[in-house]
Amino acid sequence: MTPDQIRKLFRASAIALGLPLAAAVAAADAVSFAKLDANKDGYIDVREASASPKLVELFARADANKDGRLSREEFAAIASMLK
Ligand SMILES: [Ca+2]
Ligand SMILES: [Ca+2]
Repeated sequence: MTPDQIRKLFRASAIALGLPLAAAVAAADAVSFAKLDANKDGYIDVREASASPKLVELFARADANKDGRLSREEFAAIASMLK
């Protein structure tokens, strides 16, 4: 595949997967995500995660793109394991 084809494929997948996931996140986990995101930057970093011992445990696994913080989507993927 050419880089251009890969980009097109990626964009199509993001559209297919992104919208329903975002809706589910907003409905199910807005409260706990907002509570953990103390500085309201839209991400849970390691320090914010330390408010929940269980989340600290899951943090490395939850951080799918390894940028050191959890997006709403990353948080949603592990949220069911926090309960
Ligand atoms: Ca934050
Ligand atoms: Ca991340």
